[in-house]
Amino acid sequence: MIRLYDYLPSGNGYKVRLLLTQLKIPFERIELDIIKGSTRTREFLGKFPNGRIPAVEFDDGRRLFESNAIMWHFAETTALVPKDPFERARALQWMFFEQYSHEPYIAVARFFAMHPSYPDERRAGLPRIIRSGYEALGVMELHLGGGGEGDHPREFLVGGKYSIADIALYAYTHVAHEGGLDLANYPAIREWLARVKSQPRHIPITQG
Ligand SMILES: N[C@@H](CCC(=O)N[C@@H](CS)C(=O)NCC(=O)O)C(=O)O
Repeated sequence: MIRLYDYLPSGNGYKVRLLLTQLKIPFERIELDIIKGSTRTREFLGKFPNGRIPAVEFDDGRRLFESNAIMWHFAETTALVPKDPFERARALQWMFFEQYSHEPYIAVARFFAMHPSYPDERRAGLPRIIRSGYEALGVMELHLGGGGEGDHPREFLVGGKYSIADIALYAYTHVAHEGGLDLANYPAIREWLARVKSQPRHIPITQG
């Protein structure tokens, strides 16, 4: 059975947990306490050199890390990845956006809020992090709300259908408030969050 190295509060881990559950793929979840450095041990680094979860290990010894790459692997031949090459690129577009322009701010603001004893010097950039988090939400709101030129509102991020792009961005957007980001002025995002949450076999981030 697939082994998923995970940390329950992690949105990156949640993406993989949620996807595997929705695809009905059985997995064994191995909880690692990242705060105690459990992903930085010699043993873990020997398997996964970047020392982070989520990471998966297959029975034949193959391994994979990076949440969005793991999702792509499991979903590529399913309805959760578009078939059309251009739409596939659009799914990737949102997944790269998530990693570069969204997660580094929205997830980090939440991490700081969840760990009040984190050193002050590491929190120095928090106002900029919050500003950049709101910028990312603004991009999503414009796209989902159809506020662009000649545009239209959208039910999901890509191709009018639920896809791994929605899972990638749902993971930290739905808990953005835990990091102090208020979604009150983002109605299209709030409607989209409800739509993603209502998909079959959805699980909450708190479910292991
Ligand atoms: N880009 C990576 C980010 C992974 C990541 O930052 N994982 C965090 C938890 S959310 C972690 O394992 N941190 C432990 C550490 O850095 O020691 C992904 O999407 O999988």
